Amino acid sequence: DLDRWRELQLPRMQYNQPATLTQSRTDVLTLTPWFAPIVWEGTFNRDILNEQFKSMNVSIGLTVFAIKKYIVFLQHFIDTAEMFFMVGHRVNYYVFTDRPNEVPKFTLASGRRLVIIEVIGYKRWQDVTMRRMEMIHNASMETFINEVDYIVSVDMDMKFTDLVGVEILSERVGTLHPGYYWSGRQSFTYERRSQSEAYIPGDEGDFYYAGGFFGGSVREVYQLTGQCHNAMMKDKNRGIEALWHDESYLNKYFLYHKPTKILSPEYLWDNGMGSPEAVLKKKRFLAVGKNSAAIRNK
Ligand code: 2GW
Ligand code: MN
Repeated sequence: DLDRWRELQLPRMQYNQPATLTQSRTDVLTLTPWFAPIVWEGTFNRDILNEQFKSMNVSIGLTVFAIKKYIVFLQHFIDTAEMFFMVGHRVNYYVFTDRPNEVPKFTLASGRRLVIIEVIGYKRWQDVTMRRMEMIHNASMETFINEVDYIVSVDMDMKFTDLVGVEILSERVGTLHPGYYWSGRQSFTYERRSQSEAYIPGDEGDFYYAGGFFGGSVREVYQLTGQCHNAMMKDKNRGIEALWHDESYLNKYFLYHKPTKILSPEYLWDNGMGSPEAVLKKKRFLAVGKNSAAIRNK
């Protein structure tokens, strides 16, 4: 991996010079105190990034879960990913499902393939969402490590509505939750019971990260999902489950393993959230309305 970056050479390109004395965005934070970029429209040049990642022949795995009734979201999810996700790069879709026979046939652009990974559908919906950590962890060393450089893990009740490309790739990637990015840490819905492995005290916390979009190198995703799964199992044995399930454990992990890149809510938006949208130049990945009664079986 490092060798591929070392050998990288860009072609001659024409573009606007970065201005040393001018911020590309002055209305939002674009760099964390630990020097991780926060990715907002206007902060990056997609052409430069595409050349860089193209010349290292990067390949990206996109993991999604289609368990039980959520299989209905798969068609539109993949169709929109074909239009907007990592266009021009090598992509493997990893579809985890308990209904392999109900996966539609897709015609994918060249360099892209869909891999079905059959898994069990847990009874409780909380287990369906939380067990994603264990399943991604296992698939990381069984499959992903031999096939892709990076893993991107997302919710499936979603659609792509604008470009999501190599600007999101980094060693360890978290996404600002659309409901909390302007809030103080005291308002974050972290797990606040000290008995839980996901516990975050009131005077700690950087951001509230979304459970529905994280990623990184295969090795890092293996670590992240393994640690989150272990924390969930410890809690389960003590009869406690964190407030927002996998999202709570992910937030705890990111507090002490800080992301090397953070995605703005452009990358996980929900029109039903009612958050301030002035800073939002693009909506790239949108929650689709779930008809709670029909889809969910809580
Ligand atoms: C989940 C909740 C209630 C009923 C069903 C399900 C369900 C989820 C399911 O029956 N089948 C299934 O495949 N899923 C997968 O889990 C699917 O990929 C879905 O996108 C993902 C998370 O569930 P979702 O999208 O219904 O939950 P949200 O949108 O409320 O998600 C946030 O909170 C979750 C924890 O409660 C997760 O952290 C999630 O990542 C967050 O976005
Ligand atoms: Mn969701």
